[in-house]
Amino acid sequence: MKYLIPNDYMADPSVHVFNGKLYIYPSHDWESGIEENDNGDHFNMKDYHVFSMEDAENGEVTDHGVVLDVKDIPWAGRQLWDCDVAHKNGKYYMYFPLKDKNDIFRFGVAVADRPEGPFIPQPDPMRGSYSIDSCIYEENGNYYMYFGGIWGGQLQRYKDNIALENGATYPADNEPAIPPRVAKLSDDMLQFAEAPRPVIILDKEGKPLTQGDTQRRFFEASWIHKYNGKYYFSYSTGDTHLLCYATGDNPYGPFTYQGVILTPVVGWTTHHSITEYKGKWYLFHHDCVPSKGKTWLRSLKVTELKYNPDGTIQTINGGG
Ligand code: FUB
Repeated sequence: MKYLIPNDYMADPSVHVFNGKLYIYPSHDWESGIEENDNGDHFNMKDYHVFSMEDAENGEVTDHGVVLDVKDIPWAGRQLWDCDVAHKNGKYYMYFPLKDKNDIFRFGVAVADRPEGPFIPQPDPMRGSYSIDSCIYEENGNYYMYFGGIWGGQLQRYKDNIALENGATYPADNEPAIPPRVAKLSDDMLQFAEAPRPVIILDKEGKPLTQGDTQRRFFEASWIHKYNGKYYFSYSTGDTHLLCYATGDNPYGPFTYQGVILTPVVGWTTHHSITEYKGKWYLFHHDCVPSKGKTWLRSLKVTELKYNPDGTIQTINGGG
């Protein structure tokens, strides 16, 4: 399979159809020289590009250049991680995680008149925002933001949307896993309209997945799509390197674990989006084959995603 952007390193693709084209909003990896650690300091990204495609299969991609730079964000510390973009009333809203000057991840919003940007950042982060990896889902004029990531994504530092005084708490292995979060966005798209709620992922017996269930529990990289009337919440299991999914009847969940979408790729992280385009479904994701396994230098790919007649997703081999 061809890489979508062979001359640069891009990761964490969020992909949407705007004006009949596919728009890709990735993280922009580069060699910053920062040593690899469990906090993810080596993912030291400093800007975003936007890409578009009119055909998901011929590999032709247009680079719209740099659309937002960390130096233009007033509250910036470091590390622009996985963003997502939503369209409302002729404006495009980018939701990006970034560490503030105290090294705490918050979400910022940047606004554009066109899907290819440029995106102009708001002066302050979203009130009450924390952690990483935004995914925006729209239905009936309501916009929902899913987010969260443990370890370097700092989700373990929060309980009931409040920062923990002792810094971080992980549940015991037999306790419910730390859940991703979801919140409806305000009418002006710039804030949460409600307190973020936990997204509960259950096993087939109706019990929440536990923190020790590392092959199935949530780690980071939320995405949601709807297929045949069901909501599919998908995510990475992080240290076990799987992309998994769970299904539900409501954007708020709960979701029931169903299986693996993508087996491990080359590289530590795995991250994706799932989009329907011209009657087919596609999985956009990344791996580290072109950088020969350097986990902070990732490259984008797309592959068709297929459903079985019962609505389950056919597992794709990540090749790692
Ligand atoms: O790109 C930095 C981080 O790596 C993302 O936010 C995670 O989902 C992982 O892909």
